[in-house]
Amino acid sequence: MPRSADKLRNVALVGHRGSGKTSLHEALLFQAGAVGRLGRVPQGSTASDTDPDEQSRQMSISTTLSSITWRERKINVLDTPGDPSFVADALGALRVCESAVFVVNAVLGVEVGTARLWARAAELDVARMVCVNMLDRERSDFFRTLASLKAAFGPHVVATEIPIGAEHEIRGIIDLVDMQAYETTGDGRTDTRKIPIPEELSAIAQEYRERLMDEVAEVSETLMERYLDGEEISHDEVVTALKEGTNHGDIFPVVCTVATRNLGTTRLLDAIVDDLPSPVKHGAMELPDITLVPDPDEPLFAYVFKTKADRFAGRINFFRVYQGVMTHDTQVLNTRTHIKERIGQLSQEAFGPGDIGSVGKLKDTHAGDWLAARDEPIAMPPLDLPAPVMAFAITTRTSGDEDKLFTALRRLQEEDPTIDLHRDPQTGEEIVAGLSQVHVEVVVDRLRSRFGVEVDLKPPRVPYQETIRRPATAHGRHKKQSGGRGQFGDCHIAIEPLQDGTAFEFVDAIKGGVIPGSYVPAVEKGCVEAMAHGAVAGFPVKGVRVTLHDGSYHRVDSSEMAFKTAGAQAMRQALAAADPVLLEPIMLVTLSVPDSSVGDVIGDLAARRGRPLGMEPTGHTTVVRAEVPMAELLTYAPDLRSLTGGQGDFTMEFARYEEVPPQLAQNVVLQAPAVHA
Ligand SMILES: Nc1nc2c(ncn2[C@@H]2O[C@H](COP(=O)(O)OP(=O)(O)OP(=O)(O)O)[C@@H](O)[C@H]2O)c(=O)[nH]1
Ligand SMILES: [Mg+2]
Repeated sequence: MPRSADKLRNVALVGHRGSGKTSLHEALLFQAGAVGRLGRVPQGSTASDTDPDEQSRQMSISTTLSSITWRERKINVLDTPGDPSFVADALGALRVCESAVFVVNAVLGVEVGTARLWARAAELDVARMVCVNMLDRERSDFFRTLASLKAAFGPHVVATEIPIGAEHEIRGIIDLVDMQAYETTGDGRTDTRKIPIPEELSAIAQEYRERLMDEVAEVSETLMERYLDGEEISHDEVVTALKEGTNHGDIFPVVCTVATRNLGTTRLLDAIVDDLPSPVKHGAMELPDITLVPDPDEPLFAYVFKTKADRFAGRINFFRVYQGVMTHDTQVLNTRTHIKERIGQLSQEAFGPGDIGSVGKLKDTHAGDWLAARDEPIAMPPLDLPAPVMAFAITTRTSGDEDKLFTALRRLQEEDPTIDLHRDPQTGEEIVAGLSQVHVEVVVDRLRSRFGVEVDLKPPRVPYQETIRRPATAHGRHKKQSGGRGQFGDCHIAIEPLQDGTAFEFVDAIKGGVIPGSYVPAVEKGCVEAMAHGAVAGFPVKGVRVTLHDGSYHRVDSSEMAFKTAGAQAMRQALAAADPVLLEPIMLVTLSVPDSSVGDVIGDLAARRGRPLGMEPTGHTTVVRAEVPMAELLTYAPDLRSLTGGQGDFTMEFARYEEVPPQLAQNVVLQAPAVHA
């Protein structure tokens, strides 16, 4: 029997890189009895991060799904990667979960990744709880972290626990709902015991209890009145109100943990059950073509949100059921391929509406697909993912491996939609692009380890363009007389710059049929051809209007070919005479850097011809926005890393083309690829 939706919790563990999500995932599994010992990230012994790439980098690269049982609820926990390179996984998980536990480092407080994901969780209407982790570390501070959370996310971030002790002396927590203290020794699994609230903490516990009650009382007017009248509010009433507030995004409870010591996890599991919503919260799901109702008796519709190559199980697909039941040993239809898939390796006998599970060994199913009882047009709205801007030209070390490379990259794209592969139309190079240097490095490692393809990367050439600055005219004449039928084409053109961003315009101003209408398109073709290689350095020319205004033809010798050649000739002359200039792509760069390195980063950007657009402090970090020529950013990732002690990150997107300063243009010309026009 599938689990009824109200007995489920779908929880995404999200947060900045390295805040302790994987360690917390491990502690939750251990505490709930799903694993026998508490694995450790540095030893590569955790239930998630099983991939060699994850272990060698000590970071999560893709989502791990686990199910645990706690107080008769099935909790599906999704441990997501914090590195922004793998944000597709974090967002994919947020979309299929009703709630998220934000794991925050108690030394560093709210970091960039935390803030970015918070905004996305809000957009997706996901209930949020915060777990302040690493409370055993030196210079950690629960209250300072709480203040940074409030500063970043508003006054409704409220502690439901406070720690007992600090840094390496932390030994337990005080639950502010019940005003009950718990002390943890050993591995915490069996040796957590109730203790009286320590004397020295009773005043602060009282103070934070009141703040919690202020928030809770706001959820309902009757509760507020009774609270103001000084009436006692019962445990159940507080829990109900807390859940109500959390489910509607009116309250964000904050709990305390030390993941690596399994401290605070019992309370966290309770809080997941008590405070976070079940899938019943969202009810039916309205999609453009269909409405799915969370009813087990309706036909099955399950959404595949993640495809993953598992070291042990092979390729697995994670799905969430939105309607009907996914049952072991059945056939379902993939609505994209219209092909039937056999549900063989299911992680449990049956999954009802709202449940999340995984299935192995499907033929041709990957993230973004729907598995359904019947063929229907159905699609999830696309997720807004960052554009892959870290691009490299990729070549195989062994010639003949190209097909293998493309097949492998397509496979990797199914696992991660933010990997891009394309051929640069200007340079003919194969380009692989990702969100960051690390992202592309992971791709290269996987090409080698999983597919046996060795590749080389180099920074791609900057896609320069050319344009013209003033009008010019030219005459193209193609005439050949070499016995038999000759060739004759003759045209006069005028060109002028287009300022409105239009790449090319062709005006036919021929009067009196001096060039027959049937040859005019040939002239245009010739002009377009000539524009593929500009006069400055052979880069494509954009922003030109061509007016064909005169010419002549020969009754016998004229042909399309001859007019095309004449057109190209005229165009080449005209472009050279029209003050041609080189254009370079300018990128809009958004950086987030530690406050202490802002000065260095801005100085470095200026040296890269960057123009700062603004700065915004966000707590410990500052967001800097600037426009920088792409040519100056080809190897920016490692440079930023060293400028910021590894703490900075950035994204960039194309803004527009601008003229290359004349003193630099010469260099580009010298390095431009030879043109074979
Ligand atoms: N002292 C201490 N160390 C912790 C705690 N939680 C995690 N760590 C350590 O911090 C490092 C990062 O922990 P992870 O669990 O991998 O963090 P993560 O959030 O999963 O990292 P990403 O998946 O890369 O975003 C590891 O070395 C952990 O052992 C904690 O509560 N206290
Ligand atoms: Mg992790």
